[in-house]
Amino acid sequence: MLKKIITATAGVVLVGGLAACGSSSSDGAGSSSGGGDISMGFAQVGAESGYRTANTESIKAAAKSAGIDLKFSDAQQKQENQIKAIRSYIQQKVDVIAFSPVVETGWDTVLQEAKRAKIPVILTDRAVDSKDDSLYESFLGSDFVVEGEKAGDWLVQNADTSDTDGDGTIRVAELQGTTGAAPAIDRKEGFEEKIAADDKIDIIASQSGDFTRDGGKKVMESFLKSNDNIDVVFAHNDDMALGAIEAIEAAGKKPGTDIKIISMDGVRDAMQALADGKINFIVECNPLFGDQLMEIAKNVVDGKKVDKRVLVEEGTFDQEQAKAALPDRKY
Ligand code: GYE
Repeated sequence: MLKKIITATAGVVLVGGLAACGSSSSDGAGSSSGGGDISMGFAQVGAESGYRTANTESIKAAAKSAGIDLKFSDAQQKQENQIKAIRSYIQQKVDVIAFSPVVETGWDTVLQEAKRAKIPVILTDRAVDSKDDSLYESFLGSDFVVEGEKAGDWLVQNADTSDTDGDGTIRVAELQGTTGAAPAIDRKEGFEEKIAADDKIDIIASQSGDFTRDGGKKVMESFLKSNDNIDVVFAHNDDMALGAIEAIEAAGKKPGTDIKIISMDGVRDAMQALADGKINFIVECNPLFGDQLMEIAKNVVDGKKVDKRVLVEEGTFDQEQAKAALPDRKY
């Protein structure tokens, strides 16, 4: 895929997790804040997860402290809403547009409209799958393939204890993120690549829970009805993992023990569940890059050269590490 080639060849800059932190305050969706010289239209994915809430707060707080006039919209996980929001930002002649594309494909037309209007675009968090990388100035966000690989590596390294029924096969139920979204596609890819190293590990069920707690719970309930030998849940985010925990407990099983759980993001509720032994491993995905986004936006508007790809730095947590990290957890 093109975006991966870009990742490998263009100047990649790593943003330290804490350096990218914003404080938490919020102005409410659809609002305009700040009042500085630069105006930014931001088309957010939605409010589907703890990651997203923290990301929105970080962006709003960072705009305020950078003196950037932020126009913010929430697309409720619908691409058509994001496209509408971007078109309205073009009409309003904002100085810069930033957005986190809900899915990877289908952006060329609206991005060409922005280009024709000479409004620079910055991608945040999620990538687009487009052949034309001149349609955006920079992409600031995590490497989701690497995140999937970290999850897969953990399972391969912990294969023995993850065969919870001891029958020689590790049956994995996968809760995928939003269908067509970069993090869902890439996390699956990275995970599958790593578990291929161990024949005993099998994905026996895989379905989208749309990155929501409710989605994770419902899909897990149906997985549990049709499979009585699931050893491991691989959830593409914490909210779905927390929903799966509810379903597993309702089915009379012990999450973290009878069924191991691997999750992604590292939001506080899930870190607590990890510390409590209900989740086994979390791969961090850091949403606190608001300050970094505002810095890139200012440079873009000033006509300065910016890096095409800016990575967010992140780690992983096991149960002991979660206990140590919880008191200072920012999201
Ligand atoms: O992992 C999930 C959210 O795009 C990285 O979106 C983001 C993902 C995150 O809904 O919780």
